[in-house]
Amino acid sequence: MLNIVLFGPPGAGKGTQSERIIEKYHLTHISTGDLFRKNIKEGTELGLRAKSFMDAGNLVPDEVVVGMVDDFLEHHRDAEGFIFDGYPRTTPQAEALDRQLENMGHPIAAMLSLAVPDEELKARLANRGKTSGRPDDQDPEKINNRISVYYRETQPVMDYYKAQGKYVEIHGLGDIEEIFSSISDAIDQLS
Ligand code: B4P
Repeated sequence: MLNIVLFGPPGAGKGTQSERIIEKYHLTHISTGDLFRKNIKEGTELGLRAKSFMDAGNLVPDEVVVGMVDDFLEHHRDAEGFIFDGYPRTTPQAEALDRQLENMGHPIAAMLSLAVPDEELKARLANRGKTSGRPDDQDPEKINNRISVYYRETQPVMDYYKAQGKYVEIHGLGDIEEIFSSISDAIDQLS
């Protein structure tokens, strides 16, 4: 079983690269952002709890996210491995993930961290906002808030994995397939 965290600021390309990773390595994809958006669309109680935080570009409270991931892992016990996309986003979430995987007997092998400059992130998200219909992509102020929240609350998760010797930085600027090739090289070195 291979478990990988795909990390990076908003718009770094986590969702984009995850699609390629799951196809090549047959991992099960868990994107907490996608799960929340699905729940919002279906009007579930979980979706209602998450919506106001997401729309403003803030993080959904840890207990809500961790509970949702618990539930997902419970329903995918036969997976060959997981790609965690957008989770963990806080140090308490990283600690929770270690506990969650300890129960399954397969810890995180590596955190692959996509490094992209802020100006490029803002341009990508604003561009996606033209077609995505996502409230958090529409407004430059919300985009700026998401990037600030990343530096304040999410970036410390890097140190958590650095301390475990699992941090790998990936250059995230440029051609999508070239970035995927760097990710593949990093994953191939794990096995
Ligand atoms: P997410 O859904 O995780 O999304 P994201 O950060 O917006 O984007 P991602 O990095 O996946 O970007 P993508 O590949 O799509 O989070 C949304 C919200 O959900 C959060 O703000 C938060 O409120 C909530 N949430 C989710 N998880 C949470 C958690 N664990 N705890 C608390 N709250 C949580 O790429 C973006 C754009 O760039 C796309 O248009 C893409 O086509 C383009 N692109 C990608 N790679 C490119 C490249 N190399 N060159 C040019 N463009 C590129």
